Amino acid sequence: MKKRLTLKELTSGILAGNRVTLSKAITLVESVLPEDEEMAAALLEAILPHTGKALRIGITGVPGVGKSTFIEAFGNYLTSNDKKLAVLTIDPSSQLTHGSILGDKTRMESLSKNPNAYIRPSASGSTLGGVAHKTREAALLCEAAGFDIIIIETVGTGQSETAVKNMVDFFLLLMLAGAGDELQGIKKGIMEMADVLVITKADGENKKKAAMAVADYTHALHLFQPPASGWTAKVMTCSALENEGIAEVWNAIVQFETHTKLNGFFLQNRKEQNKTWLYECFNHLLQQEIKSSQALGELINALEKKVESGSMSAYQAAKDMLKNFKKI
Ligand SMILES: Nc1nc2c(ncn2[C@@H]2O[C@H](COP(=O)(O)OP(=O)(O)OP(=O)(O)O)[C@@H](O)[C@H]2O)c(=O)[nH]1
Ligand SMILES: [Mg+2]
Repeated sequence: MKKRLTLKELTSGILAGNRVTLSKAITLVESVLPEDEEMAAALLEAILPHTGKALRIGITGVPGVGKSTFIEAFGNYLTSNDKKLAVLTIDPSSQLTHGSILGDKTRMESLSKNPNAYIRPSASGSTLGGVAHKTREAALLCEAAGFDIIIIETVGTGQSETAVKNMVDFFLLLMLAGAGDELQGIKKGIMEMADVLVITKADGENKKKAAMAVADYTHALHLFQPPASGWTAKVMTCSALENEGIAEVWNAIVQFETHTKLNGFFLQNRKEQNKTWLYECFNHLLQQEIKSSQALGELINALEKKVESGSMSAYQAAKDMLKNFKKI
């Protein structure tokens, strides 16, 4: 049997930037075993003072938009500019397909061999909230291990974007030219979250269409409410295959960082996100407490049935649940 690392070994390994230890630590925080959760909590507490210095970037877009190819080009660009990069992916569909993670590994082939980059697909948790919760913690571990850019990638399905938006400083939306919003499955809400919108695959025959899409999306973005960051979202084009527009995207991110650090939004946003994290954790603990109480479980089942059949209102049942919860 493999030897389990102690808390001290995990902490010092992470702080020394040891990738094997980092991977083990992420596996630990992703674990749902109660004894692992204790250790994970202690580990996070220990590394927390060493976090916060990285820039956290969220990247999303529908399947096939070119996320992996973009991250590969962008990641290699960053590392050639002396950055250390960690890429974490949240893929809500990976549970069903099991294929996309394997696919990604091959698509990000050069980045995965890059000594200054670390790629980690997220464990497919049973709930999206669960996955997101662990991704935030995995990101902190990467920060403590010395990575100065953290990319959190997710597929454009809606729910996971909100989760990612809540844990990053900057949100990048990749889109295809001329595919039509319906086709891309992108909801207005996701476009509203984006700090920069990048039209991908702007090469060959696609170039013209991409330029037109820039005008269309710039116009569409003007119709939205100005965001709290005080930053006007930019629309740009790029070709990851031809390595074009990559530096420009990075420059826009740097501009965003400067802008929001100057106007105070950057720090305020992180404070809000930490608060969100607190309630996510509290919720998680509450759920665990409820699940571990057999008596409460039985009562909840009975109340669920009454609400399902319409013989009791949801509000009354919830009040009953709370009353009984207070007794445990
Ligand atoms: N012409 C062109 N094709 C590209 C470019 N970027 C990606 N592609 C192609 O688009 C296809 C999908 O790219 P991926 O990077 O795998 O897209 P993805 O968004 O990661 O897809 P999923 O992981 O399935 O969600 C691949 O066949 C790529 O070769 C680009 O800049 N130009
Ligand atoms: Mg991909």
